[in-house]
Amino acid sequence: MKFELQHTDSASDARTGIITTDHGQIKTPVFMPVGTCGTVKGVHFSELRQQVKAQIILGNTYHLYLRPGLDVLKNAGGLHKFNTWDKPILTDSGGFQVFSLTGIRRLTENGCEFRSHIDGSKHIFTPESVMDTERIIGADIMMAFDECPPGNSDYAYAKKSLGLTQRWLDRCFKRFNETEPLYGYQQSLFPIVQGCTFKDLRQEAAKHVADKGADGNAIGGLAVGEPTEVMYEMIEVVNEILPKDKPRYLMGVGTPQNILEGIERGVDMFDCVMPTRNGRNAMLFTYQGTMNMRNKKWENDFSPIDPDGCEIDRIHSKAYLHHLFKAQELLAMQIASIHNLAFYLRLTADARHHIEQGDFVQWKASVIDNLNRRV
Ligand code: PRF
Repeated sequence: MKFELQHTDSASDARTGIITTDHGQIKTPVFMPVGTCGTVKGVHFSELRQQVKAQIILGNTYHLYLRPGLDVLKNAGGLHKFNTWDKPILTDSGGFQVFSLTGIRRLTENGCEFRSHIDGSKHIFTPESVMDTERIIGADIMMAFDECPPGNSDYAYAKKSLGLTQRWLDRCFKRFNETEPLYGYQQSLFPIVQGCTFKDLRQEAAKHVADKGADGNAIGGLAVGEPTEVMYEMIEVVNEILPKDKPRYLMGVGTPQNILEGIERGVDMFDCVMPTRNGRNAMLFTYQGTMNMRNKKWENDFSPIDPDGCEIDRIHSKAYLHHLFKAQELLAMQIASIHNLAFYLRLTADARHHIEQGDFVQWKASVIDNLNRRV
């Protein structure tokens, strides 16, 4: 994997770049749609390509390991072959999902014991087993196995947890370096900076991560209940230390505003379930603000969903989408998910454009207040 910086903003830490993988290029800053179980919920791959213009999607080690399972993925020849998405894929390591989805879990030095949220069966993830699993899934970018503590953790817990994440990271790299990709294309391992809301722990974590010399680096443990301003401060602390010539990925973030603030602070990659999850719940993101499509005020509004949006936004009216949500039609969720993902991809493409044009900060200031509004 290669990362070429294209433009660096003179008025902020924003930058544009190109990541080159064996499955194609990714222009950054980029938003990556979440495809937890090997599918972006409600959005077919043809729509991801043509409407959303996704450049890379996520998969999830925890979910894919449980279902369809490693035998099927191996027999299919990896996730790209299995689901037919031939552009880049990134897999999250499962750490975060184990902690957020499974009530019953036991954390030890060796790894994490948990029960499946599907059938209650018992499993163990270790840094080594997660690397092996991500090799089998075959994503272009594999995430390290980490612990993501809650945003309100105290210093003692945060320090102890960071120690564990760092020892796990060393084991991830050891296993990664001892093993080969299974399907003939390269895979990169991205380490994750943890350290909760504590500046000194974040600095220590960022140094440990930077020392790995990885193809890219991630910031985890944010947007997990801490105040937004604290999240922005932690991004600044960490990005001061992470190498400038490698892509930086802010995991699980966030709202359109969070993404612009992240870009301004030098983040290149984002993912979040918000566009699809909120879309399924009738909430649309637009440059004018958020819209609740169940609201009666759209009943007779025959204007396009978003005149500046993707083709589907221009074909269908607000009244039609309102009707589909009222009638609990599946297409309602599909259209809303496509719209929101296309909007997130447009937002990051517009950010790239303005970074290149040299007016990113002014452009951001001109759009950010409206993004917060309710239409
Ligand atoms: N670690 C991992 N995945 C994640 C996170 C993390 O800290 C987050 C936190 N926002 C989202 N997804 N492995």
